[in-house]
Amino acid sequence: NQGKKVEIKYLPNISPIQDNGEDVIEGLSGSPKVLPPKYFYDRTGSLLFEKICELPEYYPTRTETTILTNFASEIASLTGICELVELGSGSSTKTRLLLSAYENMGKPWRYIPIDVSGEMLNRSSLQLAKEYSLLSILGLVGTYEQALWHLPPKELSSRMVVFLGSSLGNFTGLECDRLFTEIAEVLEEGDYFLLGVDLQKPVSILENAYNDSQGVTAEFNLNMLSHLNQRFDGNFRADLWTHKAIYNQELNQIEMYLHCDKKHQVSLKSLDLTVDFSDDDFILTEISRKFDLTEMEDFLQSHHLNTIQFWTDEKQWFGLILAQV
Ligand code: AVI
Repeated sequence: NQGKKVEIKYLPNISPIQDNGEDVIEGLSGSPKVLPPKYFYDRTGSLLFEKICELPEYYPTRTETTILTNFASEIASLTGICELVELGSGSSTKTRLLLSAYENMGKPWRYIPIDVSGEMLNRSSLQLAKEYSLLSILGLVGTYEQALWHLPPKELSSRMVVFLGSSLGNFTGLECDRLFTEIAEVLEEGDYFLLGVDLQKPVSILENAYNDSQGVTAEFNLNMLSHLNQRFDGNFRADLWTHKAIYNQELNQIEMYLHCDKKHQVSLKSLDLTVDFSDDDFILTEISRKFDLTEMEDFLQSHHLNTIQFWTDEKQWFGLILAQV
C-alpha cells in the first residue's frame, strides 16, 4: 500500500522559510554587505543549481557521484542496515546510489529526508517509494536544525545522518560547529554520520568551477536579486551587477560576490529598506569552503564523531567520510 509507505510531516510552528527579511536588512546595512545564500533557491534558482551540477567545470557533483558509485555498497556493509536521515531532499542520482545499496540488503527500512520545500519533498518521496519496495519514507519539512530535534524514535537499531554535496561548505565555521554539535547530540552511541566534502585543490580549477564558460553560475548569482525583488517588492536591476567568484587562499574558500557597476539606489518596499550602492560596491552572496580531510576528521572528532573510514576519487578532489558516535 503506497499510501502507508510515505508520510510527510510539516514541523510545528515554523514557516518553511523564515522570510520576514530581517537577515536581508541586517546584511545590506552592514559592511561588507552580505546576503544569505538561502535566497538563491527560489524555483528558478533551484533549476539553475541543477544546471550547475551538470556543467563540465563544476566537478563536485560528478566526483561525489563517482565515489558513491564505487563505494555505496561498502558503506552499507560497514554500517549494516540502518535508517537514513538525509539533510537536504534526496531526489538525485547520488541519493539513489545510497538508497539502492541499503535496499539491496533485503530488509524493510526507512528513509527520512529533510527539506524546507514541502513540495519537492512530497514529489521526490512519492517517486522514491515507487522505486524501492522495501523502503518507507518519512519526509520532514523544516530546517535541518528543527528537523533534527523532531526526529521520531528509531525503527531500526541504528541510524545514519547523511549530508552530501559539500553543502557544509556554505556554512561558516561557527555554523558547522553548531550543526555537528546538534548531530552528535541527536545520534545515539553506535549511530553514523556520512559527510561529503569538497577538498582543497589548485585555484584555477576552483575558480573555473564557479565562473563557468556558459555563465550559468553568473545567472544563478544574479537571480538572487530577482528573487529579492519578488519577495520584498524590490527594484534591484540585474543589469547593474556583475557576478564575481574568487578563491580566498587564506581562508580556503570560494567567495561569490555581486559587484555593483554603477552608483544607484535600491529599495525593498515591504522591508521599508533603501540602500545606496556606489560603483565599486559589492555584496557577498556565498562562501564555499574547501576542506582538508585530516583537519575535517579532527573537527569531527572534537564533536565525538569518530571517523571509521573515508573515501575519495583518484584526483582526491572530493571526500566522503563515515563517522560514528
Ligand atoms: C550547494 N553548494 C554546495 C554549492 C557550492 O558549490 O558551494 C552552491 C554553488 N554555488 C555556486 N555554484 C554552486
